[in-house]
Parts: sequence; C-alpha cells; structure tokens
Amino acid sequence: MALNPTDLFDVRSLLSEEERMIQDSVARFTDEKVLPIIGDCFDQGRFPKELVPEIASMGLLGSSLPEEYGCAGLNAVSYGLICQELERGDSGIRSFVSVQSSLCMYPIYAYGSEEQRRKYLPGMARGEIIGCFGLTEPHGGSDPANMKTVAKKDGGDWVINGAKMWITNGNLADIAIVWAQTEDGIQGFIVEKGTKGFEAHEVHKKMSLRASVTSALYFDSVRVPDSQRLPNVKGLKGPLGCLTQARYGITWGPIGAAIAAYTSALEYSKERTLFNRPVAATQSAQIKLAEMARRITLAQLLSLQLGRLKDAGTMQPAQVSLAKWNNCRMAIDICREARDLLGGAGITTEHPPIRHALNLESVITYEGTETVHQLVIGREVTGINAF
Ligand code: TGC
Ligand code: FAD
Repeated sequence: MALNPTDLFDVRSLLSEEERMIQDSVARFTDEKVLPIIGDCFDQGRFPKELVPEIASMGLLGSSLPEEYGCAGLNAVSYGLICQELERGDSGIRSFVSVQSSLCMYPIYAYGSEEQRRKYLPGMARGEIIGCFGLTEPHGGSDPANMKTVAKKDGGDWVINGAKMWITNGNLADIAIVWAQTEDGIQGFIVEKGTKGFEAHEVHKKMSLRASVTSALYFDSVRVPDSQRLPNVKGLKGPLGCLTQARYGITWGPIGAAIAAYTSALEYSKERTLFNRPVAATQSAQIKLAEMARRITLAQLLSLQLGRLKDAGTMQPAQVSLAKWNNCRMAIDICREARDLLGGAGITTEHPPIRHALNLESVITYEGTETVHQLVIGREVTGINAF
C-alpha cells in the first residue's frame, strides 16, 4: 500500500479519535475559509478579522483551559494539531490564536485572581475580548530580564511607564498583558484599551507576517488599579512560563507551513515538464522532495512526543526549545527549497511557499530566536550558562 506523502509514518494512527476529529475540523476551516483569501490578505497587509467569530465558535481560543471559563478543555496534543492546521493556512492566523490562548488567556488563568478569570476568560474564548502580550522592548527582546518598563505603586494604583515593541495583535487588542519591573521584581498587569496614556502604533513595511497585526505599545504614566495586577506570580518566570505554553504550540505550527509548501512543490514538479519529462522524474528533485518528507516526519514525531509529555505533566522548557528550534528551521528550509522547485512561479503569492518562507522569518525569530534556543540546549547539556 502506498504511504501518505504528508504522513509517511502514519503519525495520525497515534492520535485519539477526538484528536483526529479536531484536526479534521480545523483542516476543513483552513481549506474552506483561510486558503481562498489568505494570499490577498498577505498582499494587502490585512489580518482577516472576519474569521475570528468562527475561530472562537470552533473552540480554538484558550482551547486547553477548563470549560468552567467557557473554554473547550482540550488536551495539549489537540492544541498542537489546531496550531498545525491553522499554520498550514498562514502563520498569522496561528499567531493570533497563540497570542490569545497561550500568552493572554493562559496568564490570566494561571496567575490571575478568580475575579480576573471570570471577568475576562469567557469573553476571550468567545473572541469578543482580544488580547496582546507585551514583553519585548525596543532595546532587545532576547534579554527580557533587562526590562526598562516600570510600574510604581501609588496608593492603591500602579503607574506604568515604558514601551513594548513587535507586539502581535497590538492594535486589535482590547486588553494588553504588560510585564513591568517593580520593586518586587517583574509583574504582569492587565491594561485595557482606552486607558489614559496607553497607545498602540501599528508597524508597517513588514515583509513577513503581513496577514497579522504587529504594533509598538507606549505607556505614558498609565494608571491602573491593583485589581489589574496578576497577583499570583512575580519574577521573570511569569512571562517565561507563558512563553513555554506558546512555544509548545509553535513547535506544531511550522509543520503545517512546511506541509503546505512541500505539497505545492510535489504537485507542481509532477506537472511541470522540462527536457521531455516531469521535473519530479529527475533525481535532484526527488532528493529534494524526499528530504522534505524526511524532515516533516521527524518534526511530526518530535511534536507529538512533546505533546504527550505535556499532557503527562512532565514537559521541560529545554525540550520545547529543542523542538521550536528544530521545527522552525525544518520549515523555513523546506519553504525556501519548495520556492526554488516552483521556479519563477514560486515568487508570487499565487503559490504558498514564498508566503510561508517569509512568515517563518518571524516565527524563527519570535518566542526566542534560533540562537536563544540553541543556547538553552547548550546550557542544558553542559550545565554552563552562556547567556
Ligand atoms: P533564567 O535565569 O534562565 O530564568 C529566570 C526564571 O525563569 C524560569 N524559566 C522559565 N520558566 C518557564 N519557562 C521557561 N521557558 C523558563 N526559562 C526560565 C527560571 O527557572 C527562573 O525561575 P526562578 O524561579 O529561578 O527565578 O533567565 P535568563 O535571564 O537567563 O533568560 C534566559 C533566556 C535567554 C532563555 C530568556 O530570557 C529567553 O527565553 N529569552 C527570549 C525571550 C523571548 O522569547 N521573548 C518572546 C517574547 S513574546 C513573543 O515573541 C510572542 S510572538 C507570538 C506570536 O505572534 O505567535
Ligand atoms: P535581539 O534580542 O536584539 O537579537 C538580535 C540578534 O542577536 C539575534 O540574531 C539574536 O539571536 C542574537 N542574540 C541574542 N542573544 C545572543 C547571545 N547571547 N549570543 C549570540 N547572539 C545572540 N514580542 C512580544 O513580547 N509580544 C509579541 O506579541 C511579539 N510578537 C512578535 C511578532 C513579530 C512579527 C516579531 C518579528 C516579533 C514579535 N515579538 C513579540 C518580539 C520577538 O519576541 C523578538 O523579536 C525576539 O525575542 C528577538 O528580540 P529582538 O528582535 O529585540 O532581537
């Protein structure tokens, strides 16, 4: 029996029936709603906000959080499959879901008060309240411990001053999870849109993640009551704990981007006839396609095992770093190679490889650059901190 070219090791057989159903329904959404419009969205630099209600109604926002907050209560593998199928459409759509779920709903759930959970989570699950996450600052995102944004206690309030850079969803968001230095270490605050002194400015001229909103956030003596502070965490482990959640999903997402580019190159090279035979009949094209299939297979198995560890409660941040590094590198290499196999046709957004390759320039950079993740693994195996 012929093997499935996009699942050579039948990884799907390792999924539960519920996980397969979730994957299929998100795959259908991507095929029917995302793929027909996404090339134009990318050209126009437009995030397709009109898709948010359906994304929410499918239970894809905060999908791993409990049902009592209006969420779907799915396992980690299901969240991964959601990310994979969304990113087969576009990294910008997956980014929207990652930020909302792992970087905004997760900290409210994990570090927030019960009152904050009830106030925000159900509306966020319905897509009525959109969040963004402000950690990175203009002077250097890889070293968030060197944070310049400060929050000072003033009576029962906090006054926040500083700036955040490259913030996904910034201009779309109704609330921002903002990390600031305090006398007690780094703390998180929920800052609502419209709070005096808080502004978001969209970043333009992007050549990557064009179907996603990216912004700079400014805080000029922004006053929030203590009830907007996340009370249950202090220190860098707060934001880094959120990053572990988001990075986990990002290990899966690029598999989807790679599958989209590989499938496109496979089909194109079978149809394109040069020197009296299909490009796919040449040894060099077959080696390229085989290499893509090999690397996708390894990434699928890596993320699935990572998901099983997460569901078992034993996943370690260094394991997430290895998978984020491996899978982003795998996907960007495949998308560039697939672009090459399409020749000139590969340079337009009529075909997906170049859009995915450009998007992956962001994905390999955000949530910790490739170098940062390599150094995390270096630290793990040597026991020596090179940062
Ligand atoms: P370090 O001394 O290693 O750790 C400080 C404290 O944090 C704990 N910790 C973690 N906790 C949970 N998850 C992790 N991944 C953790 N890594 C560390 C650690 O145990 C310690 O806790 P405690 O209790 O001892 O205080 O901190 P460091 O300053 O040496 O930093 C290490 C480094 C470089 C790895 C870290 O700063 C880092 O990861 N830098 C990269 C920053 C980054 O990834 N930024 C991402 C911003 S958000 C984003 O990009 C969103 S894009 C979203 C989208 O659109 O999809
Ligand atoms: P820098 O930290 O200045 O790094 C510059 C270079 O130095 C990189 O090549 C890096 O690998 C290298 N480097 C760093 N440390 C070392 C070292 N020790 N040794 C050797 N080389 C090193 N952030 C948020 O907080 N929220 C968001 O929603 C968000 N969304 C984003 C969306 C997009 C489209 C992009 C592009 C970024 C987003 N980010 C977000 C920011 C992202 O997390 C940062 O860009 C990333 O962490 C890197 O920070 P930086 O851009 O300041 O680069």
